[in-house]
Amino acid sequence: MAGTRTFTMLKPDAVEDNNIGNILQMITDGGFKIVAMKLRQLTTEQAKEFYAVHSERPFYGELVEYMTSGPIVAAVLEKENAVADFRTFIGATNPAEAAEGTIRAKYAESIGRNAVHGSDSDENAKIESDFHFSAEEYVG
Ligand code: 3AN
Repeated sequence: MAGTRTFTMLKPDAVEDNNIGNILQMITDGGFKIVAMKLRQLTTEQAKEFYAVHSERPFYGELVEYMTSGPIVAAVLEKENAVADFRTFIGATNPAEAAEGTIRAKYAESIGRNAVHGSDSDENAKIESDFHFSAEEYVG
């Protein structure tokens, strides 16, 4: 049976620091299968829409500015229990609190520049995947 899916982004700090390869290696070594992927530069409008759920948070402006500061890698990952397993795999939002061996413990700089995104529910994984990918961009 095919696994469930989650959505991830390698954020501008990860791309800038030349960590695309390192992070994708961790992800695939962790048993997540990449079923769609692209490198893209988000516009301000796109970043605002993607993070609309955070529009009332004090860091929204900073978040949108950061997410448009350079290209990101968007990908859809497949694994059993993908959403929860990937959240564990990337570690806490604040890298200072991220468990040892997680992507954020290794590669994130700060709570704002935290290297990767991982969907927090199956419902949001679908919404976020649909934001970045059309049906024909999936393989497998
Ligand atoms: P997560 O990405 O772990 O689900 P959320 O949903 O609380 O974390 O926050 C969404 C994004 O907003 C985070 N990935 C992070 O980049 C940014 N963020 C969260 N809290 C802060 C903060 N206090 N200051 C700046 N950026 C933040």
